[in-house]
Amino acid sequence: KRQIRNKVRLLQDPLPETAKSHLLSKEIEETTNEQFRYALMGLGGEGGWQLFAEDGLMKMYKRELEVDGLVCDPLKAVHVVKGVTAREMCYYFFAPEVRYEWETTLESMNVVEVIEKDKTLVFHQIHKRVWPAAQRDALFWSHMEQMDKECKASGDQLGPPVSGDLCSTWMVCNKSCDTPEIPVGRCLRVFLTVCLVGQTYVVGDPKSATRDKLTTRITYCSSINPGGWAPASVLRSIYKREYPKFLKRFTLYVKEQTENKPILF
Ligand code: 16C
Repeated sequence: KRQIRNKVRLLQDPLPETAKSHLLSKEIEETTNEQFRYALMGLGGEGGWQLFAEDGLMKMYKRELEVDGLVCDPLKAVHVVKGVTAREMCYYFFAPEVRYEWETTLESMNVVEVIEKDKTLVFHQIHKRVWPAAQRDALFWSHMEQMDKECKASGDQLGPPVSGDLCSTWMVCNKSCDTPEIPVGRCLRVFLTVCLVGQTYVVGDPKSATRDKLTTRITYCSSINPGGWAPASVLRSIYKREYPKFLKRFTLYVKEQTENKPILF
C-alpha cells in the first residue's frame, strides 16, 4: 500500500517546498562545503591520484579503492572550457529538464522531492543495465549553490593556468539519500557522492564581457559504490569509457546551448 501511495505522490503531487526545516538541510550544507574543499585539493602528494584519461585540456584521475571486494575507485577530473560560465555549467548539470540530452546512462529519471525550487531536488534514476551485472538505480539529493565566499580563500588551482581574474564560482553536489522511500524493484542501488565545481575567469570587466573573454575551470569528482556484486574488470572498463564520454559530451552540450544566449554569471 505504501509503495502504491509513494508512486501516486510521485506522479501527481510532488511534496511542497520545505527547505528550511528539511531533515536533510544540515547534511546538504555540510556535504556541499566538504566536497567543495575536496574538489579544490591538489592532485599530488599523498592522494595517490593516477591519470587514466586525457583529451586536450581534460584530465581524469582515479584512485584504486575496493570496499568489501567491490571496486569503488574515486575519480577526479579537471577541464577548462572557453565561452561558458560556471553558473551555466552548473545549471545544465542540475536541471532535470535537460538531463536526458547529455546523460547517456539513463533509462529513467524522476524528481521525487522538491526541497527548494531550482536549488535542491531529490532524484530517482534508473540507469542502463550493463551485462552481466544487475541493473542499478540511484536515489540522491542534488544541490546547486554559488560558492564565491569560500572560493576566495582557496589558492590551490588545479589544471593549466588560465587568463583573466576569478569572477564567480558555482557548484552542484549530489549525494545518495534514503528518503523519500522509493522501492528498488529489480535494481541494485548505488551509493554516490558527486560534485561539479566551476570557476569562471574573465579578461577585462565582467559587465561588458563577451563570451570570448570567459574561461571556466571545471573540477568533477565522483565516488560510487556499486551497491552489490559486479566484476571488477567490468566496473573498471565501464567507468574508463563512461566518464570521459560524459565530460566531453556534457561540456560540448553546454557550449552549444549557450553560444547564442546572453551570458549568465
Ligand atoms: O554525474 C553524472 N551524472 C549525474 C546525473 O545523472 C549523477 C549520476 C551519477 C551516476 C550514477 C551511476 C550509476 C550506475 C551507472 C551504471 C552504468 C551504466 C552505463 C551504461 C552504458 C551504456 O551524478 C555523470 C555520470 C557519468 C557516468 C558515470 C558512469 C560510472 C560508472 C560507475 C560504475 C557504477 C556501477 C555500475 C554497475 C554495472
